[in-house]
Amino acid sequence: MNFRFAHCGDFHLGYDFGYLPPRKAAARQADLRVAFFRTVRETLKWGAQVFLVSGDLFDTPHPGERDVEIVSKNLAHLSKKGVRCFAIPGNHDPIHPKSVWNRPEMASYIHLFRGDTAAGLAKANIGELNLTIAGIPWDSEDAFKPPLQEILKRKLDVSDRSILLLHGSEAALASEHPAFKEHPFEAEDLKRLPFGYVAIGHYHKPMDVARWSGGAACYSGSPEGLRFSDHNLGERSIVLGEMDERGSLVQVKRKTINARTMKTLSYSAGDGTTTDDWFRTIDDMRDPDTLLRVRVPKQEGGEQRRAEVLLSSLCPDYFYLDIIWESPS
Ligand SMILES: [Mn+2]
Repeated sequence: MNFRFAHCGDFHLGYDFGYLPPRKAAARQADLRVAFFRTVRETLKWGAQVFLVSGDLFDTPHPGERDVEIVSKNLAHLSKKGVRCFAIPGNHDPIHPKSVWNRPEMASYIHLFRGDTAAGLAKANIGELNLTIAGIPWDSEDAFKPPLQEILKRKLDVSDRSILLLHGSEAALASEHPAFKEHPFEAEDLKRLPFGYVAIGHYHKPMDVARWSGGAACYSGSPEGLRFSDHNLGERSIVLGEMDERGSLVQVKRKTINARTMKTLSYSAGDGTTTDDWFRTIDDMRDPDTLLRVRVPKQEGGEQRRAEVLLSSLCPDYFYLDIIWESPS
């Protein structure tokens, strides 16, 4: 019998959305809870036997009661339906004695990989599924340590079907985004490990890191965009996968989850566009569930006033429209 799994991560429940007005920030925090709820619903619809969270479920090790409640109730629901839940801590929700992971309503329904000091890897075997799930938790002591370094040297004892949970930075991303340097790993190294699927978290853009015959390694991405940075823009999803009896990945697909979408637009002085062009484009894109940030060059005198009035008239048509007037540098 084939088995199915759902992979998600980087919800960042409790993220403050501090750049938004308070009521909208609260609505976005609620969106994150909705995203978790939807993810659980899609997991059940997919008929998954295993639910995987690849880190940063919470934005902090001490999330608020409402966030803990929605997570624990949904995990309890998954358990009741026979779905086993596994997670690793990310850089935002690392393990320490008073963290959310030690609360009984969490610990009863989710298996958290805490790692072991030698290999940094922890495993769980599920006999009836002939499945090993392994996880490398985020190491707060040494965030720049390559997470695969130790396990690449060892012979890993895993079942025919095996999955690895990882929270880290694929090396190629570091050059693109200077912020993604922590816990670096090479995509090629994932192919040398005995896993049929590697469920990765940390980078917020949904992305396939590696594909090989019978296997794949993917960033699930964050189920909602958190801020106006490249990797948070556009559609957001979770990964749904299926493995055959020998542990080959036979299906891997994405399911869209986000309630709202973050987008950016950018114009510069000298690109030949006018206030009316910007207005037309923003007017065409208007959508009550979009958060749009537009960068436009500051205009001279009276034209600036006219441009501000014109563009700000579109604010009510968006969930949030942020217009940044850039002075010539
Ligand atoms: Mn992270």
